[in-house]
Amino acid sequence: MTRVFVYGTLKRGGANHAFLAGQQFLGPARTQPGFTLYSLGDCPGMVRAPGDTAGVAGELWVVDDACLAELDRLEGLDEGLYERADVLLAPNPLAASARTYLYTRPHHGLPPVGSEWLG
Ligand code: PCA
Repeated sequence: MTRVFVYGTLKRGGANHAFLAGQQFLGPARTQPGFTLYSLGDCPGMVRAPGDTAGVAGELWVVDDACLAELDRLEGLDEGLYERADVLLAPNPLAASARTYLYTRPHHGLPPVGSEWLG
C-alpha cells in the first residue's frame, strides 16, 4: 500500500479519477510551499518552484500495488513524462508526506496554473 498525493485529473470528479476506483480516500491535503502547477492542456504538471509560498492543493489516497502500477503507466513514467517522488505536505492530521507525480520535462512556455487544478 502506498500513500499518494494527487492534484490533477486523478482527483474526485477528474477525467482520470476512475483509476482510483476501489482505493482509499484519506482527505484533502496541500503540499508544503515550493511547488506549482503548469497546464499541459488536458492535465496539469506539478514542478518544484523554489519561490512559491502557497504549495499545491490536492487529495491524499492510499492505493494498492496494482493501482500504483496503473498510475505509473498512466503518467508515462517509462517515457519520462512524470517521475514518482516524495512530497512533503503542509501540516494536517493525515500524513506528513506522500508519493506524487512530478512533471519532469521543461515547463518553460507552458501556461501557469498556480496552486490548484480546477479542470
Ligand atoms: N494526474 C496526476 C498527475 C497529473 C494528472 O493529471 C494527478 O492527478 O495527480
